[in-house]
Amino acid sequence: MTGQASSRLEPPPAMRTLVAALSLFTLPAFAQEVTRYNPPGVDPKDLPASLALIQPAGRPGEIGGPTFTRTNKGMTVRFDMDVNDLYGGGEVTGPLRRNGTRIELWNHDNWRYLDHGGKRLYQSHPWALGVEKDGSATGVLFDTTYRSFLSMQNNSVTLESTAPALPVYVIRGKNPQEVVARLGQMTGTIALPPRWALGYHQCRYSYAPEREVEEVASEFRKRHIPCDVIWMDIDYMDGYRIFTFDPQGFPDPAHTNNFLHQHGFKSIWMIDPGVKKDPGYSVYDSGNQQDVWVKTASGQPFVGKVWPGECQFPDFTRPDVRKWWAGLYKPFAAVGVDGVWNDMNEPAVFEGTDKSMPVDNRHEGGGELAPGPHLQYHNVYGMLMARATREGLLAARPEKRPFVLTRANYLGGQRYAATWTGDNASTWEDLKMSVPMSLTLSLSGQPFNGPDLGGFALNASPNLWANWVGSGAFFPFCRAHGSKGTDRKEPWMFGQETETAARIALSRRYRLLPYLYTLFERSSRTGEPIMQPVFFADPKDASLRQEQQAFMLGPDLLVVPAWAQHPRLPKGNWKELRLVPGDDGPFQARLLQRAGSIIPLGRVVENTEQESLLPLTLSVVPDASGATGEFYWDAGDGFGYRQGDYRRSTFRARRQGERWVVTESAHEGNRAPDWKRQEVILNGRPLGRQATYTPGA
Ligand code: NBV
Repeated sequence: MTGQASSRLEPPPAMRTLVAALSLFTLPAFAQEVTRYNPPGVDPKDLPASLALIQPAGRPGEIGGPTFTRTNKGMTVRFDMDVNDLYGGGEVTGPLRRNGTRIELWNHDNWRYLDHGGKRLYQSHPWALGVEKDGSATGVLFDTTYRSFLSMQNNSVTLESTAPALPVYVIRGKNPQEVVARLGQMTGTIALPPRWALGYHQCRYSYAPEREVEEVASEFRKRHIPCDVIWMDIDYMDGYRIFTFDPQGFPDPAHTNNFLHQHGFKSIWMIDPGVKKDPGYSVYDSGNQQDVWVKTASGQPFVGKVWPGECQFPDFTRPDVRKWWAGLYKPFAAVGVDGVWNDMNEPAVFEGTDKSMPVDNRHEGGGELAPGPHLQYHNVYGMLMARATREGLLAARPEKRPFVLTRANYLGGQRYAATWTGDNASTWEDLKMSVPMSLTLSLSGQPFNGPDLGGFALNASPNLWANWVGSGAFFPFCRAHGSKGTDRKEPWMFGQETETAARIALSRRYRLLPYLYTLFERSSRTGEPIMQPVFFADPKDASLRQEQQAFMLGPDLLVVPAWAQHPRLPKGNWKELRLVPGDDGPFQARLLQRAGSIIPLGRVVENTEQESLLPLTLSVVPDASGATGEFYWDAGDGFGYRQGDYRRSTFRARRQGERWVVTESAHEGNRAPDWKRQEVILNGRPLGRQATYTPGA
């Protein structure tokens, strides 16, 4: 395993998947359980380049595959499968178990999920995961970007697509974990994020002017509520012109960023795709010079209204346009911007056809991508934008890991950006729905996701917000947000009880940072989801298959929200994990640790750049044969880990007579232990004299 992460470069450009021509023996080992089915009568060379896959996969399959039918709209593909429970489909409302559902894959700005009955959201994942009675699993990947409907019935998965033709990949595994990891290997895993991105994020539409940003940041420190990032929404811009700053509100953005940095915060600033049609505005002018725009069917730059008024839209299918876009981040990053938030990139167009641009608009493509209509490229517009953004940040600051958040995305888009689930609302329904939504994204290749904690639209009651932070603190992406026109939603705005609940919940997240970072790093190598459904704990136990209140954080920790009613929990021994005083109080999720595991913990810090491992605490819950656990740590940013500057430790606990011996039994990487002190808690109690603890050599 050593060095695997270090040899991973940025994902290669999309490549043609000419798998039929490849022999089984030239494929990587994991591909042997993947079968590719081509539509009959179509030469695979004539199929569009895959934007989901990063490498060819699968042996060609002839029998037992899906049924391909040409229709007057395109092609319908149906795959009959003998499975009990179906999951996946990316960003969806509704239940975790997807049997009997039909969604549209056509990225759509869907405020409060009110359009189309919530069955068409901001992202498209033509992917389904079926789990059999015995826990074995089958994944079905429909490799097309075209507008489609995805239905999951009891014994079949169907894609009704406008694509003229598409190939299908079927992945079989002995359990769902294996199939989801394989999806990650085929479509790409997340890049290891900077550690600060795992902290708590505070956002509002909008913190402006800069004084407000500073006030909010200072309040966190004054009240000792952990927080790593403050977000700047569209109102920081000069008339909503992207890559500009409002001269009144943010006269000196470098100063704002400095202020945040000095107080231990990072800053994330929004960039939308629409460029204001405004001669004299440098981004518009340089875009014109290179003619970077998406065109109408008659060949003119398409013009549509968004926040700034009339806008033109970069054609991100073109490699030269992605390069132009990436270049815009250099001066932007130079004022100390730490991360970028790409919004409205479905793309959303006010008064536009179906809230976007006409399907006969033209994209030029280039490289692997053929020219094509918007119908073909709509669903990857946001993903290609996020890709160019990531490339821009990386080029501007090659020594830092980029952080990009995108609203629109497509299967495989986890390679470029994290995501959130768009404009939810401060209601109980939205709070409860956030768990299956994040789980479904996690089962669809996108592990780095979360909802707007506390709810975006409407006002939140103190009780709702406290319940939300009590469980939302354990989502992979943990950012509170609130819309313009709603009451303020910072943790202290709801009164003492909610503020205390937030301090406790977020302190628990920060104590878990070593475990969380270990899970992110593992996910970046293996594709393993970070947030997992409870049935992952025991895929053979059919009674867990619909549990969507409780969830797992990695394989060793169960999170049971305080608001969960009669959750179905896995059998076996799970031990209450207490992390900070008061964490058994109101609104706090119950945390249960799996017997046989060791979870690495840090101390409570107010931001992730403070020394977390003071001490490193190993929470050991042994089963009959002891316990094991993994812990990954590195510099937290930069790419030194690719040259071996990391330490991946395996800890083991074994009983020797009356004593427990806990050792770092193995490690990978060249980094010396970052922890100067260590302690062990066994079944929730500090290990006293009955134990020996041997730190790593
Ligand atoms: O940029 C403003 C908002 C943003 O706060 C939100 O998170 C996005 O999902 N944005 C949508 C534009 C329209 C909001 C009604």
